[in-house]
Amino acid sequence: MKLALMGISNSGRTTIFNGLTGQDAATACYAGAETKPNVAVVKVPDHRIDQLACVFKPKKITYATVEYMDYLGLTKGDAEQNGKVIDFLKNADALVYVLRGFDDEHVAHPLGGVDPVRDFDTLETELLIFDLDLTEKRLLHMEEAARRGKPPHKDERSAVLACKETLEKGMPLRCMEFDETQKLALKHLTFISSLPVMAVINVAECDLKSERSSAWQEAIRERTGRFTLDPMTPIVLSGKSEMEIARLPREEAAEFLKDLGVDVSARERMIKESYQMLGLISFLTVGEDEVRAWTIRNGTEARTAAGKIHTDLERGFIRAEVVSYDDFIGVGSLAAARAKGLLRLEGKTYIVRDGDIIDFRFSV
Ligand SMILES: Nc1nc2c(ncn2[C@@H]2O[C@H](COP(=O)(O)OP(=O)(O)OP(=O)(O)O)[C@@H](O)[C@H]2O)c(=O)[nH]1
Ligand SMILES: [Mg+2]
Repeated sequence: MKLALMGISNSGRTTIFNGLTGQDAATACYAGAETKPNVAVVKVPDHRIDQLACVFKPKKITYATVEYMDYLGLTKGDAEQNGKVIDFLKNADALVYVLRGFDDEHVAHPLGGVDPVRDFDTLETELLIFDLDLTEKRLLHMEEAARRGKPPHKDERSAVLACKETLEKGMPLRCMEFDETQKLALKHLTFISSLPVMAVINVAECDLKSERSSAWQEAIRERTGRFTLDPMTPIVLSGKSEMEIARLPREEAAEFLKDLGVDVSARERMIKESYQMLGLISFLTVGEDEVRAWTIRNGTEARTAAGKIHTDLERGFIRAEVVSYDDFIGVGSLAAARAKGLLRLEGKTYIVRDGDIIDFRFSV
């Protein structure tokens, strides 16, 4: 799962990237020189894995991971740079909008002053423009092909027209419902506004719980609510403090968070939220060799989940032995879970739930 940070230049993306990944990428104001993207894989914090590791004392502990990517920011009117940014973002599974909410006269704001709601609109518009452009190019291409005697596939033409109509209303494609025919017809096109999005507002420490931050959150929630029944509430965080926290030893980090009056770090909230946004859950495998979390889409059947581990497990699937994490922790061992009837035998179509501890039986 790849999450790309997107934002106007100087919104603090690289600072947040460092906070999320513990890296030390340069955060100086971008001076127009060619830079390489920052990329890092981070572990998804999961207390269940920590607990299970205490029980099984495995040789290896493996958390689920997400990959963060950070590159150039959008600027006002630099079409070439903005085009590069969008091309980069197309590699992602989801976007994280970084909206600047901190005042600092030494850090220039390409759009004038601090206004995360306007910046949110700017990012949304940028995606719409690129997608609209893609629909137009595609339609033109189909017309030209038709003139040369190769009529377009009717499903693609109508699907692209439907996208165009949506975009012209100012609605991102992520809010549009596609039927199976449309999905198939559009499969070869990458529409950037169809990616899931979450937003973070990067504020000064003193604004972590301020009225102005709540007002920003509410305004963005209201905007996204125009097109969906499931509006988003941006996360308010302080990129600078997150970066400092990421550099501290664990215990000191906890102290720091307590001083800030927050119980979990923004890093943890962001990772959890991105999981939810993408409809992802984890199932767990346990043993003396390894305790591990595996990422799957919510709604995945047991047999497909087995295939995450190895194709042999999917091919030769016999059954899954399942106990929920909570049931397991309640009794403390697999033997006790079995004795109490908490260990269930499930077939290949069983829908795996978040936190299921699974042992797959298979034969090839
Ligand atoms: N005062 C203050 N400054 C910040 C904060 N977050 C980032 N900055 C500063 O803002 C400048 C830009 O931060 P970056 O993290 O490089 O921002 P960016 O969005 O990656 O910028 P570009 O990649 O150049 O577009 C740096 O000088 C940071 O130190 C913050 O919360 N408060
Ligand atoms: Mg940067």
